Amino acid sequence: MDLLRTVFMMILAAPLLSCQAQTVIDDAVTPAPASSANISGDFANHPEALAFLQHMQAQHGMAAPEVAAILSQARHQPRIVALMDRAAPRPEERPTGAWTRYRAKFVTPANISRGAEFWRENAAALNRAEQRYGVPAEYIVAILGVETRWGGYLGSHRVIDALATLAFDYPRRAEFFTSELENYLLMAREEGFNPMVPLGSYAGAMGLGQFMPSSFRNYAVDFDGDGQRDLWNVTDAIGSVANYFATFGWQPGQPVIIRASAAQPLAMSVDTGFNSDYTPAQLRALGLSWTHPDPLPQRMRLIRLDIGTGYEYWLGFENFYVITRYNHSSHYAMAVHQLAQAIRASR
Ligand SMILES: [Ca+2]
Repeated sequence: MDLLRTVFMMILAAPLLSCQAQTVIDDAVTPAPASSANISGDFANHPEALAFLQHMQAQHGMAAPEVAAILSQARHQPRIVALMDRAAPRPEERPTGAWTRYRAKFVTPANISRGAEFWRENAAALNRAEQRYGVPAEYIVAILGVETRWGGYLGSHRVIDALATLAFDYPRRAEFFTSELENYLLMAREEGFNPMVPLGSYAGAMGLGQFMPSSFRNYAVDFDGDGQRDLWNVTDAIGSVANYFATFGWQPGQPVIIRASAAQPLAMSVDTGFNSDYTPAQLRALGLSWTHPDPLPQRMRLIRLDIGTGYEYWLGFENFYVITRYNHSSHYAMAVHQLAQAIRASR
């Protein structure tokens, strides 16, 4: 940042800081002086929102009045907080069919045939993505299906409302969503769009692949070559998902996950999930066996799926873990995997 600009920023920041202090001290006596850097509307007088203004100005040279104008138009949406607060299901001590219910939402005959149709419609882009990034077409197709039914459900919340509500009025995840709001305003500036316009999920995820702003800035690609990275463009979404997986270490030609059988059900105390870590010898010591033509890698994830009548056990390879980087859930990654396999088989 050049000197002139630094001085300009300091001048701009000064009235903002004094105005804030005055509001606290003299609130009842003198009204705070009007300033173009004041936030009005739902986020007026939010200390976090004012700190955000200052941060955007100091870190990114984004003028405080400009950011204040955006936040003044953003709305606090109580429904977004309610959706975030829906309790995550607690792990049960006996099988209740949690995986069976989850799977039934995504791996359906309608999704398998729609996925195959999407593949036919976008075969050229999917082939090109597979060639360039090494990610099989069926996994790209399955991600876009699980995320948005191939663009059928893109979300109806204004992204600015979702991110501002969760950044300033949802303390549990404030740090994450403040950073996403920061990335969103930078994204709007870099890409040249009006931040008030895009719609997305209640968490601010956008487009066919439901990218958060930070993911957009780090992993989205212009895959149709029109000079714009557009999350709502099918070809750009295909390339961006493939690039995301490649960046997180997708191993071309390697399996995702294989089934294992257990001599008897494993104790609930046995560590499972996408963060678990076992060598083949440790898995055998647990009483697990499998049929796989090649030696297993030295690092495997043990996945336990609740199918109601009992549990299925699966051994996740590195590629399974890569799918969980898109959404930190074993159920999610398994649904993507099984939908991908079913779509491929149907062709
Ligand atoms: Ca493009």
